[in-house]
Amino acid sequence: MSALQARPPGIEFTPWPPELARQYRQAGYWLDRPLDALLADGLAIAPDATALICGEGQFSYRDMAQAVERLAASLWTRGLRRHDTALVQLPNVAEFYLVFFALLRLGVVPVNALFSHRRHELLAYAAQVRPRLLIADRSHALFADEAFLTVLQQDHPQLGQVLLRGETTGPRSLAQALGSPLPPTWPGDAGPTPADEVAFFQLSGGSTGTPKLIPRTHNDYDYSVRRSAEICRLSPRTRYLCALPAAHNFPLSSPGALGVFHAGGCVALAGSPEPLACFELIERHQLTMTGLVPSAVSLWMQAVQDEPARRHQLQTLSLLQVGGASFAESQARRVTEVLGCRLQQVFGMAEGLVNYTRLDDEEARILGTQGRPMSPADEVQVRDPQGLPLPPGEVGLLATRGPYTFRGYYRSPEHNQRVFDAQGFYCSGDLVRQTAQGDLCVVGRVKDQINRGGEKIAAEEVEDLLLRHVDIRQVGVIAVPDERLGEKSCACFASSRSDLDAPSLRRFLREQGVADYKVPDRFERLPALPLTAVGKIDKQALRALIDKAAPLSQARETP
Ligand code: AMP
Ligand code: DBH
Repeated sequence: MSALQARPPGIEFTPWPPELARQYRQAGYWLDRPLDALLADGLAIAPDATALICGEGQFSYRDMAQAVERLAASLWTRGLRRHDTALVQLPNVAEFYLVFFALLRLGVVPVNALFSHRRHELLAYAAQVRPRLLIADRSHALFADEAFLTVLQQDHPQLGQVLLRGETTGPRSLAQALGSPLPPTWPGDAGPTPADEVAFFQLSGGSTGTPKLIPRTHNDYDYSVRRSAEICRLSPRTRYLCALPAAHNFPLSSPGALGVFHAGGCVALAGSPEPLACFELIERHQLTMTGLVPSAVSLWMQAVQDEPARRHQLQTLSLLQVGGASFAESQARRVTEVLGCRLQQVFGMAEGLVNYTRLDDEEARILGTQGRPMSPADEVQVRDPQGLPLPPGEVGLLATRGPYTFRGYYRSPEHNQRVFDAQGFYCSGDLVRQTAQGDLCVVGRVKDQINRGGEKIAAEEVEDLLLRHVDIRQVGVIAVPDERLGEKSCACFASSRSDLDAPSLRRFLREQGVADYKVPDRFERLPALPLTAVGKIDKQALRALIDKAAPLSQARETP
């Protein structure tokens, strides 16, 4: 990469109005420090304490800082500079955080794809950010050989640098880049990072055809993490289990691993929320806190009920956060009795706003609501379909703005027009009710999305993929109730071919390289799909139709 090559001036994003930005600074929400200061906070508190546990590996804060600097220096030597972008896909491993902090240190802006993402999602992210750097894992099917790498590099001539976890030697080895001594050319610092710039892209669950990216600035994300850590009373004694995908907003920032690093505590990684493995980790490492989606909580409670002797493994667990999808009050009520820990409900979104029940709230609020906004500066309105505010107690659409809620999706002017109002409020598409005490209860949503146990699926994205099939005339993807996951997805389609069946459509989607969780759990062939007056597929009518059809048609499980 030559010094003469033009570099973008900065990652574009929609800024907060200057007057609000001034207020956020004055109130001490925005500290104008880079996001990797969160790791420096922990390093200052407890340099030799264990910060990170992954399998048999452990890192003290000092070890982490050293590995981060080595990786940053290695990337610097390879020509990576501020405002370059990176595509990162790593599972729940220590390297996820080391890479994240090294990129922040350089001012290189990553998209952290989920490990469940495949070709379709990675290509969509790459097309949007045009990365100069890819960091991926040989254990992922896409990177087991050279085929996909070759495609990516052909489509993206700017993608000059690739680092792979699982590659033991050579210039593409991530392990070598993390372990190599600092090169003499490394200036020791990549220069100041303006904190009102984009730090990284968060992923939106989405409701449109292409996955959308959320620019998060250093200032706004840093504040959301510090405030979350304060609400959850994190301290150097906090020992947090990260069992959800590490890149997800919840285990990353609410207060998540970043909050724990800020407080000088310890993060232990699990490959998944599978109960028995998590219980072992909790027992072995004396973990005190974790965050789960409701379907995982059910599995944990079932595991204890099946084998009550296991409960002693959870002795140190004092706080369980639950969020990402609707948590039934009947389930919430059983948490403390079965798992022996305190419950906190969390209603958040990668776009910003995060609500928490507070640790000392009375029981009825913790069990029956999804909490209240974390910041005094969060503005929340519950509105009718015309956009007018509703009185407390009424169900309406959630609109919000504040010091850590974004102002626009990356390069999506049309979609931004739809989901932001003239005052900069973001309309999340959630249907909520606000109690007289200010707590929010999530009662549904209007956005065209399926919440499959906390994994969000944009109906339109799957519909677009199915419409590529020559034999599909019409398709509508809807949510159907599921006991275990809350919701599953059902694709209703019309086709002239009577033999078009679920296995062949699943195969068709998988061949297009879409993440597994987006492949519909159920397919229903209909003679024709119901339409609205303007000729769009009438999803409400479709839901009613499928509801009625449910006893007759066999629900098919994903293999
Ligand atoms: P995402 O846009 O992928 O970050 O997903 C955020 C969405 O997840 C929210 O807008 C809600 O629809 C849903 N969500 C998150 N937490 C909860 C919760 N505690 N209860 C119900 N829905 C939730
Ligand atoms: O579902 C979410 O996106 C979510 C849930 C809880 C989230 O982003 C968060 C907390 O920060």
